Amino acid sequence: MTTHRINQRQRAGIIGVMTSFAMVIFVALGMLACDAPESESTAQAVQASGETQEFTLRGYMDGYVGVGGEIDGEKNPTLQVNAGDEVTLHFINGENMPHDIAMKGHGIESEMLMRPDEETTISFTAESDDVYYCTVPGHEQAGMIGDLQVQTVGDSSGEPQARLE
Ligand SMILES: [Cu+2]
Repeated sequence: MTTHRINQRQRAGIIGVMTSFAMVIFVALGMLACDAPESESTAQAVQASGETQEFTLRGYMDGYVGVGGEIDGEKNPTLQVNAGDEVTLHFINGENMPHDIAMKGHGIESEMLMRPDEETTISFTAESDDVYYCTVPGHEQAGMIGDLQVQTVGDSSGEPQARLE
């Protein structure tokens, strides 16, 4: 009788391959992002909407977890806002490890939190789609990354989009 159980050594090998693969994807995406022409939304100033959108995220090595509201309990929740909204991200460290939160495209970075339950906040005006992530080397790859979806109101290139509530 044959067994399909994977032993520890094989498992480690598979995880190693998957990790390498994930790293290649991240590098490739990074290169694409650098090559991409500047999008319209970043090239032109975004009108402030006067709205404020607040989110709270608790950070762990394997990802951020939403706290409160629609994202409560969700891992690496997609944060949805409208272009021009003032976005405030409250970040809480979930464990005894250094973590922070930064916006890749908007170029905003929080202070580094070292201890559990320490809190910090970043604020910025939403311009275009972005990702939030932890700047500690390896943490983004370990899972500390999520999307910021920025809806452009009355996008001139297509159908007017409904404003998110
Ligand atoms: Cu981290």
